[in-house]
Amino acid sequence: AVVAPGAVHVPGWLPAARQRELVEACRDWARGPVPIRHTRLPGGGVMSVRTVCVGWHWQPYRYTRNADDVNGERVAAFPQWLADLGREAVAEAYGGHEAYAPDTALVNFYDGAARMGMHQDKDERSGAPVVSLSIGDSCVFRFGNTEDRGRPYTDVELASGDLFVFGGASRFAYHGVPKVYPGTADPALGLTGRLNITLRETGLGD
Ligand code: MD5
Ligand code: FE
Repeated sequence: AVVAPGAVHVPGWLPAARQRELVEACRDWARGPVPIRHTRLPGGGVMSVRTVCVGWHWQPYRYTRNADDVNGERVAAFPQWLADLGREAVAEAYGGHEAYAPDTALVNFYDGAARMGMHQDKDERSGAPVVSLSIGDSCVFRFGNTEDRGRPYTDVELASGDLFVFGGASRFAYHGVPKVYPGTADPALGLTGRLNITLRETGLGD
């Protein structure tokens, strides 16, 4: 479903086996070299989601290779298979074979109480699309406008396996996750909570 120009939701895109593989990959990244953590904000706040990064390390509001705000280690390398998955996702959403070369993934873990406030993703030096993959518990995803955090916005329920691609005019829209529905994931996944993987081009080069 096209939610707005460039914003495409593909429910159930990831097969169950692929979801389980991604859960395993995220578990590995969560252990290290930079362990998953609640990101501290410059104003003193702490994000309720826990995040681990792959390829480049995101800290508010820049990308670095080393996690100098955690343990100083270099983050895990961005694997080729994840870039391939990103290209498949963009081709699925936009119906073409676009050039897409993501070099970083942000993996967010939500427990039942975690939320993400309305924000824009603008730390990348690239207008390339962001690919979002949801696994585990369902949530309310709020897709807003490019002017401010308020209305108009559209609430979309995201479930396990859903793909969302944000490109074009939607790339810099405000968005957030106001609610997670605990216990809605298939128990066979072996995951308590919600995982969201976003693939991005940082535009930072090598
Ligand atoms: C999440 N993550 O479910 C969301 C999904 C984040 C984040 O917001 O920054 O890690 S990604 C949604 C997204 C990304 C880029 C642009 C837009 C949405 N958008 O224009 O709506 O954890
Ligand atoms: Fe975001």
